[in-house]
Amino acid sequence: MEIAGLKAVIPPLGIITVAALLPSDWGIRFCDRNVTHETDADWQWCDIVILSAMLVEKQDFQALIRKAVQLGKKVAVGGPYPASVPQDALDAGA
Ligand code: B12
Repeated sequence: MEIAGLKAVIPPLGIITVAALLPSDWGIRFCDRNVTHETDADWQWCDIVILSAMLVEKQDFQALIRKAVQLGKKVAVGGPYPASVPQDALDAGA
């Protein structure tokens, strides 16, 4: 990836698909954390935080759930990690 000047191999298709299924009048700010991080303004702006993760993203995923809960946001999760080990996400407050 370094040689090709890329930060990720392909777009995160799971969460993009979920975003496309949301009501069309919802405002969406999309963030691929392989490429860039969301801002404090993004956190303030949102009502609900929707996360998708694989097991390898465990630490980041749980930290994001905890941050969202701390800020009083609702959290919805999906993808391979919470689908295979839902308890971790529930324990973190999703
Ligand atoms: C393409 C792919 C890759 C690509 C791209 C990965 C990427 N970053 O996007 C490459 C080759 C790079 C890759 C690498 C790896 N992969 Co991979 N990969 C896949 C594969 C074949 C398809 C994923 C995909 O894009 N599907 C298409 C999208 C549309 O579907 P989806 O992601 O499943 O999302 C749907 C649902 O999960 C759900 N959903 C997803 N998110 C959310 C969120 C919410 C809120 C809700 C409600 C629903 C929801 O809705 C979506 C639409 O139906 C899957 C196996 C599979 N068939 O699913 C493995 C898979 C995801 N990979 C896996 C693994 C282990 C890895 C690696 C860690 C391997 C390694 N040791 O290096 C690395 C991680 C690299 C990284 N940091 O990203 C595992 C994850 C296991 C787990 N439980 O976490 C899987 C499941 C394969 C397996 N059975 O072991 N992978």
